[in-house]
Amino acid sequence: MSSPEKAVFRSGFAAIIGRPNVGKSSLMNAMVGEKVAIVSDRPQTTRNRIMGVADGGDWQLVFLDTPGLHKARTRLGEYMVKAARDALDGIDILLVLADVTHIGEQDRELVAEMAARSVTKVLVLNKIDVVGEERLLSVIQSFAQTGYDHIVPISALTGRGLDELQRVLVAALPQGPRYFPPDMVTDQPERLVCAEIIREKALHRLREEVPHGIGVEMLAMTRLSENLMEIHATIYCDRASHKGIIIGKHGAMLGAIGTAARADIENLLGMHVALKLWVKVREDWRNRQDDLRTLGYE
Ligand SMILES: Nc1nc2c(ncn2[C@@H]2O[C@H](COP(=O)(O)OP(=O)(O)O)[C@@H](O)[C@H]2O)c(=O)[nH]1
Ligand SMILES: [Mg+2]
Repeated sequence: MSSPEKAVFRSGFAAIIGRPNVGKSSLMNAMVGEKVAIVSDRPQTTRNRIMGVADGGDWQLVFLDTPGLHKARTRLGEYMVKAARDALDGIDILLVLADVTHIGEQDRELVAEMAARSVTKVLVLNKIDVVGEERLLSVIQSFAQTGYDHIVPISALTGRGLDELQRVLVAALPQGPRYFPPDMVTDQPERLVCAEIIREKALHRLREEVPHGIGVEMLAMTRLSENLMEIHATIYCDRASHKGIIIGKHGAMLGAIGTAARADIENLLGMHVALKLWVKVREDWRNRQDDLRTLGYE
């Protein structure tokens, strides 16, 4: 008589790297099934390594979303690129993400640089919803000799290809423990997620160079009652001329940012939120160690 086989649990860490704006955070959110990392069409939206956990019952995939790799021009930029590089330590799977609509020299250099790594390497081609079959095939063809274990075309936006990607990733997982509780989706503390939501709403509404200089500091989260949280936060900008833009005519811009952020934060916390926002100028904060620390980049 054979005894029932004991189920084997599989788990591992998968880092997502790539140029800014290729869809790394969108991919992680889609794989995790919740919005863990903020997304925008501004480059360098993601500033920290952010963890997202997907749990399939007998497997667990821990994704590490990273800031886009770019030529850093500020200390914040250096911190971001370092955070992305550090995420590669001790991983089981490396996802190199590229945008099929904009494959450039930097993508090919990154793919080549990572080829030497002795982990499972998956080249993920994102945004296939905006290119034709022919273009996609020629891009895949151009990467055929790179020595990666898999090339998987997807759309993080429409979800196409994500089942196949998950299948490939789960099959590559080694036997291992459930690192995190099955219902845990991220390691980001709640106050940091709230600060990021405010920054996302600001990024969506502000144009030109303003978004790059934005930082959000949570001053207080106070539970006023069973059903009501009061949040005070400051939006920093690094130029005096940006302050007025962020506040807007008669406070219209700040009001719009606050209204949008409040809706998302209420969803996240499951209660009513009173959100108070201030705007302050801190010249050149992206190059100042103490300011970087205050805003959680250290
Ligand atoms: N059309 C299309 N847009 C996408 C897709 N994935 C992400 N995007 C958009 O690309 C932009 C950058 O996405 P984001 O996830 O912030 O990229 P990241 O900087 O690599 O983390 C956002 O405007 C996304 O909505 C996709 O599959 N198709
Ligand atoms: Mg991102």
